[in-house]
Amino acid sequence: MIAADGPAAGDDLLRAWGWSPRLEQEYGARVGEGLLPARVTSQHRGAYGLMTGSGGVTGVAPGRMLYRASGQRQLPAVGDWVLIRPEIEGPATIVEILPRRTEFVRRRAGSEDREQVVAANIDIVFLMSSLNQELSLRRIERYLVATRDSGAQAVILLTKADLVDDPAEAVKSVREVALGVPVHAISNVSGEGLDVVRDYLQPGRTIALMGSSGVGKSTLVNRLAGKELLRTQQVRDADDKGRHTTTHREIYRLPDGALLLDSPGMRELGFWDAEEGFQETFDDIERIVTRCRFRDCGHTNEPGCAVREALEDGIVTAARWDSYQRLEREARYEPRRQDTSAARAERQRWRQIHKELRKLPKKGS
Ligand SMILES: Nc1nc2c(ncn2[C@@H]2O[C@H](COP(=O)(O)OP(=O)(O)O)[C@@H](O)[C@H]2O)c(=O)[nH]1
Ligand SMILES: [Mg+2]
Ligand SMILES: [Zn+2]
Repeated sequence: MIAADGPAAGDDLLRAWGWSPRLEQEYGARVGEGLLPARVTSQHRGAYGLMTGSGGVTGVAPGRMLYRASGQRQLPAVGDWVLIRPEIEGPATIVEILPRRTEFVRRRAGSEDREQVVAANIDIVFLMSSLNQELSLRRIERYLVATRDSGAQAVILLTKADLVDDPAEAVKSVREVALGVPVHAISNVSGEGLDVVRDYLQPGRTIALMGSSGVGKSTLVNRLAGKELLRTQQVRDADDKGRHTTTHREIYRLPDGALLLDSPGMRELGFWDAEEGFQETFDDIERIVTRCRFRDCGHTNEPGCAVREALEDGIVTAARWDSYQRLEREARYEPRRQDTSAARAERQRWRQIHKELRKLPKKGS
């Protein structure tokens, strides 16, 4: 059992898992009340894997928290910082969830009106897509909207570069829809691009790997860890039709200190109130739309339509305009605005900060 004697002894371990001076300043005092800070590192049904200043423990959310929660956003998620009360016997009780710096939310698969917090307090999302399958720019745009909305920085990794002759064309087409988001071609087999990936790793920085099943997320974690930390799909399943080898979300700490969140592939990524992420992802089109002569321009036959002009001039591709229209409805006109809370203000504050930091994702900066 762990003792509730403050974080002093375990400061180093907490910091290694991302506990920051800012968190210490804001919540350190609470620790005197018999509560301990901990990070949620995994989730298995009702129980959470937690990292405390003195090692890993199991925790549960008390009935009171479950009862009061109006949605999953009021419940612990992987990546959260929480305050726990150690119990004499059995799992620790999660007393409070500290405000999230970033929050990756999606509409729960198969549900209209329920959300799922995929990950919290993520610094960078590696959006991974395989070069050997048909590259779906539309899917990448969707992931970009959700990532930018989360407040985390996006980095796009095009995997399995060893299986294509020349990834340059694909990288170029992705860059065109990614608007300033870094795009790298990498291979877990040849090692191409992995030095660039390593530049993003930093002690205490949390990076989530996202993308369909089979793109090589778990293999990348293993490569970066330098050992077989995770099980990956059999080679014969590499056509993607195989089962999901990764069955739960978990944050792993690499020997050099970076924190990587591996997760099963998401078959569906529906938006949950993703207005800001949408605006950032389609900033090019958002600007053009404001130049239409009529404020309520339908972008069809109206005179002075800046969108039609941009399409004719080839400044915007028909496919991108299509995406804009399709995703706009989902991201903007079906918002679930129950979330007017402080958590939202906090997220927005961090989105702004990250925007300013976006140019400095490298080591030592
Ligand atoms: N050729 C090639 N195969 C890879 C690469 N990365 C992963 N794979 C294979 O792709 C399959 C799926 O990898 P896995 O890491 O389990 O994907 P995940 O579902 O995204 O975690 C496995 O058979 C890997 O060996 C790569 O860079 N090149
Ligand atoms: Mg996996
Ligand atoms: Zn128009």
